[in-house]
Amino acid sequence: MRSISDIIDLQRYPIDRLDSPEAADLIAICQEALDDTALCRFPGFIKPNALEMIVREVSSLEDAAYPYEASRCAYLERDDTLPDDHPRNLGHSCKYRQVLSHQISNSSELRTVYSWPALTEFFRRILNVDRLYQSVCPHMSLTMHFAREGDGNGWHYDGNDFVVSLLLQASEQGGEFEYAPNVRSKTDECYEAVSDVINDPDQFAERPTLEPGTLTLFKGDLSLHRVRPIGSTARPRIIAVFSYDEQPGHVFPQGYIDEVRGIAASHDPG
Ligand SMILES: O=C(O)CCC(=O)C(=O)O
Ligand SMILES: [Fe+2]
Repeated sequence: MRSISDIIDLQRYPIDRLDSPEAADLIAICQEALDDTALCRFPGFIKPNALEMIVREVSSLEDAAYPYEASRCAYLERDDTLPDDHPRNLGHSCKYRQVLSHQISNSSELRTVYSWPALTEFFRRILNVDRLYQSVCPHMSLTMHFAREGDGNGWHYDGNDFVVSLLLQASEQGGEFEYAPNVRSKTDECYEAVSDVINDPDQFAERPTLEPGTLTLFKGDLSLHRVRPIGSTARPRIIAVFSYDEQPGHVFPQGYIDEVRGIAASHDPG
């Protein structure tokens, strides 16, 4: 197994020296980006050679991934007092294949990155929380989404406060991450603005550049987002998702896992 400095660009991202002035500067920049745009990007986080190796390694898992397909509303719950065509209740197509944590080898370099304690501590400092732990969920702590032509992940808010993702491979057409930063607030759903985003994303949503190897910290609870439908492509879009929690021993609810595994219906968008 390679060392972490062979995998992550620690020259650019001084996560191995979090008490250094360079790390303090980086953390301050990240906090500002998160406040302003709900998103913080680390381009070139994974070194090119390591990225190539990770993609080769994880590609073999696609066949064993759990297919997920549903039409979901963007919210944790519908509101049946509103009409079906209200932005609250509109269905959005979600279709991809998901690899769960227990399917990813302990010796995988992807897991080496996720498990690195300094990375968790880096996010803890950015998020300015007292404690932060890697999830220990055998299913959902570390997952990957594979998406091929016709797949996508429709408009939604996340149920958790933040998520870390790592784009491993882009599709040739489509598959862009698209979002409306802080389109709602904790006290106002701002349905009119949400409707604008859904009806005219070219005008009302943003598509940040995400190259393979880019790590992203995203607060998706107030920012409507989606993965645009994948177009014609020989290779799948592959993204890894890292989960954390402020409490130790975090596992995802069984109902959520059952739905991902195709055993039950309807879960909170995550
Ligand atoms: O694949 C992505 O870029 C984001 C996926 C997403 O929004 C989610 O899984 O909640
Ligand atoms: Fe999401």
